[in-house]
Amino acid sequence: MLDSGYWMLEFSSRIHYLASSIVVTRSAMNLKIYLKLRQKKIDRALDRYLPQESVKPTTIHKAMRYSLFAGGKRLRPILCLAAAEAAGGKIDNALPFACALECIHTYSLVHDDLPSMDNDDLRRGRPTCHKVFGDGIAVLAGDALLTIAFEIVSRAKPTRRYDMSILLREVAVAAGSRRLIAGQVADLEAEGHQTDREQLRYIHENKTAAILTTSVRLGAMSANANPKQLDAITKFGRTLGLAFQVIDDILDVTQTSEKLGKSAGKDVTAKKATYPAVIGLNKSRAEARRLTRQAHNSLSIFDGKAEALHTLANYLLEREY
Ligand code: GRG
Repeated sequence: MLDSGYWMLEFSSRIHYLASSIVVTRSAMNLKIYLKLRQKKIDRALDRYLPQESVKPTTIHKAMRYSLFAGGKRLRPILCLAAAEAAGGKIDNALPFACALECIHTYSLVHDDLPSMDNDDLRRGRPTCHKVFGDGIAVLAGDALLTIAFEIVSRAKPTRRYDMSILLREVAVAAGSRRLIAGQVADLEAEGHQTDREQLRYIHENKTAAILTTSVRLGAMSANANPKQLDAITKFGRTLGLAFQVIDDILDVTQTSEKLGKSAGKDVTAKKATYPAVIGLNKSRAEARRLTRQAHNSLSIFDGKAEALHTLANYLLEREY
């Protein structure tokens, strides 16, 4: 017969297992609810900032709204609001920045999908903007989304440390020819060529990490972050942005189009410069984990206020596994 000590141990380990799976399930549920609530808040604000479809010329406003409300994850705006909280601010003050960045992100996707760029038919689980509205309107919808981002930023409340010219410059530089567009140029030019890790890092830093970094920086600026806080948030954004793109590259190889809501396997077909292509899948996974760890470490000065940023960093890493 087994002794009572064994049963006690067995019983307590089962209780422990049950409790930890309840905690895991509960935190996953909390995250799901958190993301939904934030997405709703952002969508309502975007709806207020964007001209209605009935405003003339109706085609352009339909096209802008078609791409903007196609079901994106809203990661950049959610990160922007979470960074505002980490720096001790209110999310409502960060909302214009959050929406402006989502407009810039959507513009970049609309243009990236054009036949002259990545030539894609599927985005956010729907036919791409140019497939529905034609190339000309898709170019203009992207232009209009980029432009309205600045109008939206101009509605934000400047703070003691960050006046409107600083805030506008932050957005202009991140979206401009030395950052987002630089990354896209390097990405186009790397297609079909041998790429090394240094070039790949340059592409990722600019194509992906620049807008992500600016998202969290603007959130922190809306909270009048001090230089130490802004520096920490910048490091977090950069490393998280790099991890995000490594994971995106991995997902392109490992997931289906249905799951991604965009064409899977395109990077290989187009001979794109990606981490799996340059260092292989396993090393890419290790690199994503390393970068995410670095992102967590950069938040050490914030204590409990950065809880949402920590959770979001884990969520982005785990969406692969
Ligand atoms: C055209 C100026 C210009 C830039 C294009 C955004 C971009 C640069 C290219 C699109 C393809 C790509 C791999 C971009 C890197 C950033 C990225 C992974 C975008 C997808 O972001 P998610 O997953 O998309 O947040 P949703 O749809 O959820 O917003």
